[in-house]
Amino acid sequence: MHSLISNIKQWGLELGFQQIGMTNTDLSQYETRFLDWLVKKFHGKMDFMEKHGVKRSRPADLIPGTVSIISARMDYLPPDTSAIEVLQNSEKGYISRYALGRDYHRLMRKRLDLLANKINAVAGQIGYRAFCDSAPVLEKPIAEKAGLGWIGKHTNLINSKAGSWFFLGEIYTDLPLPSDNPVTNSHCGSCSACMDVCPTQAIIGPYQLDARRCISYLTIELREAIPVELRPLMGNRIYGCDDCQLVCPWNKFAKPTQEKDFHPRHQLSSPDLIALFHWSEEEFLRKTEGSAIRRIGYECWLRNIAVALGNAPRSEKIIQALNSRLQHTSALVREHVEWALQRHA
Ligand code: B12
Ligand code: SF4
Ligand code: SF4
Repeated sequence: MHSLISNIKQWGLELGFQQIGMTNTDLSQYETRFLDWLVKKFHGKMDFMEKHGVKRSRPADLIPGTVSIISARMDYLPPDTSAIEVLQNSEKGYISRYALGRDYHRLMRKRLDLLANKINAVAGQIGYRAFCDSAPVLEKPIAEKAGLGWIGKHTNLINSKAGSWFFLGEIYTDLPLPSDNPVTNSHCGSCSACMDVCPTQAIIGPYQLDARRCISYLTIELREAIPVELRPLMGNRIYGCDDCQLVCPWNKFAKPTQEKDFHPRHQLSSPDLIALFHWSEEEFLRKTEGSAIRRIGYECWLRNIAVALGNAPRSEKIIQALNSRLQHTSALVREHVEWALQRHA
């Protein structure tokens, strides 16, 4: 067993993960907080968060026979993305650094499958399922229990040697594995930088996120009109938001990813807002092929850019661009364009 464990960790590194940990399926200490979050309706319109009830916090209810979980971390921050410069330039649109390259879901799951195949080859036919943001799984609590880091006040997992710019994935298995030491203490201390910087005050208390106010939710998960009172606070963030991580002192330990698939494509790390607003639907589909951005669809893409154009300082070029979309077939797009034009009136 001892050599199997060290092999699993070594294979993980060879497959491009930066850390692998293991834990059992007892997530009871997190279940109450998760249910409380749902009761407070902090999940907003993300129905998938409540759909499966406690299957999310009870792994063996989701996949019968599961006794252990392998948790994996893969860093995604591309080198030199000039995040702050883009955020400060209102002619540019800011896209979350995790979404600049290829969609992570498939890449992560493929690698996790390869890891499980290697385990199969030596441990016999194990039962397993690999996930990355693809099933009702409490990924951050699992990673915290498996020793990968602690859940910070901004609610992302932080590793003391690598910051928080990483994805998480898991293998649920019926193979009994010993648990790694969990991270039991938060190392946030008296810091509250993420809570202070959040443009929409979505972190309503330490370790508590009201997703309905989070720009990531508003630009990616919400499929309808963005609440009017939050629009001016969104600045030029058109897909996701990174502010709470950009300001986190632990991210000075983050290293750029070696994964070429996570490197920016189509100059999306510093795109011109007006140019993006002029993309046709065909162009949107072509340029976001294989990217997570495509999931929000063309309508929400235009909605988000219209808000950013409404937040930019007035210019003739911006007014012309907005006017060119005033007759758009989508009522959602038209309403956000009208709002943006009103801001400049
Ligand atoms: C729903 C979701 C969202 C929602 C809600 C976020 C959230 N915090 O829940 C929205 C759309 C806003 C979102 C945004 C983002 N997400 Co997201 N998201 C998820 C998803 C699908 C589920 C998360 C979940 O279970 N939420 C439920 C609530 C209850 O969890 P929670 O807020 O973390 O609360 C826990 C703790 O904070 C704690 N707690 C609560 N109260 C208290 C009080 C005290 C005193 C203490 C000590 C603890 C405590 O208990 C809760 C239960 O464990 C996961 C994938 C997955 N299946 O896990 C990805 C995931 C969490 N997201 C991820 C990412 C990358 C992001 C973004 C950075 C993307 C971006 N740049 O725009 C942002 C970050 C925003 C933020 N500050 O969290 C990564 C995080 C990786 C990491 N390093 O942690 C994940 C794990 C996806 C992945 N596979 O990599 N996301
Ligand atoms: S991602 Fe942005 S909006 Fe969401 S909590 Fe972090 S800083 Fe706030
Ligand atoms: S910014 Fe400060 S409080 Fe927020 S997660 Fe990082 S260390 Fe914790």
